[in-house]
Amino acid sequence: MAESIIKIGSEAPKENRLGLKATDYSGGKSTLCAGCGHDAVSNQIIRAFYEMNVRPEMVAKFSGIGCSSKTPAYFLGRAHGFNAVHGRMPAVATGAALANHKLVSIGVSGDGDTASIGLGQFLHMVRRNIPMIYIIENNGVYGLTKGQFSATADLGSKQKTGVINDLPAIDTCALAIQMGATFVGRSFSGDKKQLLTMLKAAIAHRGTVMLDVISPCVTFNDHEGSTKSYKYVMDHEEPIAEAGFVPHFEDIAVEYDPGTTFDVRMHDGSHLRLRKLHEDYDPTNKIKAVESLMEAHEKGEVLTGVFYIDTQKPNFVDLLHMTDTPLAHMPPEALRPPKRVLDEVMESLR
Ligand SMILES: Cc1ncc(C[n+]2csc(CCOP(=O)(O)OP(=O)(O)O)c2C)c(N)n1
Ligand code: SF4
Ligand SMILES: [Mg+2]
Repeated sequence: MAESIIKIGSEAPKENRLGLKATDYSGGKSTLCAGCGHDAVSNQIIRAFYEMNVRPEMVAKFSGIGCSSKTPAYFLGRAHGFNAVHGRMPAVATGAALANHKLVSIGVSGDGDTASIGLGQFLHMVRRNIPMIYIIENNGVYGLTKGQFSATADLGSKQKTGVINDLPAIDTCALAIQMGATFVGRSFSGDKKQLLTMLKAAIAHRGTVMLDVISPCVTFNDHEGSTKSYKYVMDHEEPIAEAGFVPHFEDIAVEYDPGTTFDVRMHDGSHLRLRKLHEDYDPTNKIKAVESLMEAHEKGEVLTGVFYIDTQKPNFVDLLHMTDTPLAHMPPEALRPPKRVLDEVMESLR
């Protein structure tokens, strides 16, 4: 395997509970531009799966087309992977999740891949609450095709060439909340601690997790006048809550004040702890979540954190009453009705 990009801090234990090292979670060497936000996201994905003790072979990675969509090649080299067509990753991931719901699915897309050509696919994935972690590495441009504005670029923001964007931005978080995603948040590739916490909680969730990660493109969109540059996001980031995460295998006996902190019990018994930083913050209230996003946008703030979470809503695998044994593990005899049954069906249609 090619050299990894992984940079795990010295405080990380050498081996996790599966006896695996952080390097067991790495992938090929990145070919992205030095300083690209996408590499920082890959590093936190590696770390999250390693610290959550997920066996890499139990993960399925998906992507579309773009610099962001290249990144699954740079993490979890031992996982399953499918690099789909531009904007069509959700359909492939939906099929895979139904074929084998025992795998942890993670998709990496770009703002172009999701919010333009793939918008229809994205909305139907969210509406079905497909159990997967869907990450948008959002840099406001089509990085791979040399920096054209994407549909998440803010109205009035400036391209490197000086062109001003005269169209309003699509907020993928507000859209995902409205369409039925059950875990929606925004982070920043430069905010490692927040991103890692959100990724670990995402691994513990069993429904569509939509994480929009502002991930600056240093080559085409990191200048004055851009609202997706490192400087702009660092100057305007406004966390809605402070996120803490207690995995199911750790002691939960940490004191917290229920008046100011929401404790969300995740599907696997882990706990996501959200300490309010905004007065009317309530991660279970869809309307408030969308309102907060709109208000922050009006003020030019980059609101980050977990905006909305629902651990009760059935996901698509539950809704279809799939068998516990994944379809992918069943013998053909169990999947294909015998000729006699098909003949009976045909007969009943006469
Ligand atoms: C069907 C199709 N249309 C257009 C393209 C050209 N194309 C490749 S990547 C891309 C956009 C990538 O932008 P984004 O998803 O934001 O990823 P980034 O490179 O910024 O990470 C486009 C338009 C393509 N590959 N396929
Ligand atoms: S062009 Fe932009 S998005 Fe693509 S690798 Fe370079 S910095 Fe990253
Ligand atoms: Mg992009």
